[in-house]
Amino acid sequence: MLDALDFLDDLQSLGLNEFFGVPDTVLSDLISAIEARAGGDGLTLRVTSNEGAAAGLAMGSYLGSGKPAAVFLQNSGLGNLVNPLTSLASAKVYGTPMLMLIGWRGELRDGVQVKDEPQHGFQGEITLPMLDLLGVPHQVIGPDSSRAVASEAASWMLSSAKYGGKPAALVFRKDSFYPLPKDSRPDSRFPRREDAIAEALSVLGRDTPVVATTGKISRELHELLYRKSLTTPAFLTVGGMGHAAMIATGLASGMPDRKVACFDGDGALYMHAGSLATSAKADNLIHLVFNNQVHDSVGGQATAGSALQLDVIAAAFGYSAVARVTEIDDIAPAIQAAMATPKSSFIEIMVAPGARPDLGRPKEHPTEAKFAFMRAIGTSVD
Ligand SMILES: Cc1ncc(C[n+]2csc(CCOP(=O)(O)OP(=O)(O)O)c2C)c(N)n1
Repeated sequence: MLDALDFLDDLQSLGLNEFFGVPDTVLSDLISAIEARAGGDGLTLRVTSNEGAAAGLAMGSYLGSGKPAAVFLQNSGLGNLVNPLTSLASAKVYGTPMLMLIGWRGELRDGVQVKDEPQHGFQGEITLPMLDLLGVPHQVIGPDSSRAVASEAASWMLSSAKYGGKPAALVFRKDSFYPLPKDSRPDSRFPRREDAIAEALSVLGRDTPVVATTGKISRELHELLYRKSLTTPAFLTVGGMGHAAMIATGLASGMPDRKVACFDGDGALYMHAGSLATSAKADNLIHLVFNNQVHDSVGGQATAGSALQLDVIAAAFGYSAVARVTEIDDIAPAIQAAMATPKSSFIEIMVAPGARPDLGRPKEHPTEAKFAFMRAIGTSVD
């Protein structure tokens, strides 16, 4: 296992001082170490809206400095990186060196997949073959890797990137890093997200289907529905972070006589924020964003736009009705107003970072959950 601060020392001594990416649980201690040093020590950290954006930053940084930058991501984000990698950074186009630091969910050990959530299964299986296909040299680091082995691998991959004129990668297994002591969460005057979700559910009732975003928002929603025996039809966007709003918008266009709600996160909203121009046109969509200003589900790192006011952004994208609430008691009136309006509406609900440590996970397989959702909203399958 690696001490994240020591390993960061080693990366910095190789000349890596610019770190761009989207946070991940496997890498959360390394990202905390980078966060702790950012600003001082000549080290830059930019949490980007999506992983492709991080590759763009790394390309620009190389153009300006002649030095490779580091791009960190969960393997789920590889898809977002493929386009800039294949059409720009590849040795066959601009040939831009960068070192990718990838958290490997759904990892394989001796060819057998380690137990993880269903959304990580396929991506976990194809992560190394995908890197092979992309022509990205890579080395795997795990709990049994010593500091010397990991630093040697970093040095080797960085050399491959520089001399091959292309991205190279280190792929990290779960528990590659010793846990760093966690800062206690800052006090927040905003409601707990779980309470805000419960409040929203009680107003939406049984007839408004909900599409919920990736991570703890879906987990809290699922648990609340189960605990309270509620029958609100809920579709959990367990993967494809950033696409819940488009799924909800598609659903809304498929059932124009009903309101459809999306429970989104701020990190997810930034990931594909351009979609707001499309979702704003859905007259029967109620887009709720539980804004805790952080990526709570993967360690609580600030989101790309943590200080931004999302209701203002939504209005600029064309939502007809927008609201921002900071108190639990203001949630119900805001949703009631959205239910009554014949046009698209967007509600930013400010919530505190953090979740219950004993928060459960859905037990059903996603395919089973999909059919249950379709049955609940009355869709017949051809
Ligand atoms: C494409 C992609 N990149 C990264 C991740 C890892 N990931 C899962 S949930 C999450 C954070 C979501 O943050 P936000 O939408 O703000 O919701 P919160 O967790 O704060 O409730 C991240 C980065 C992912 N699942 N998919």
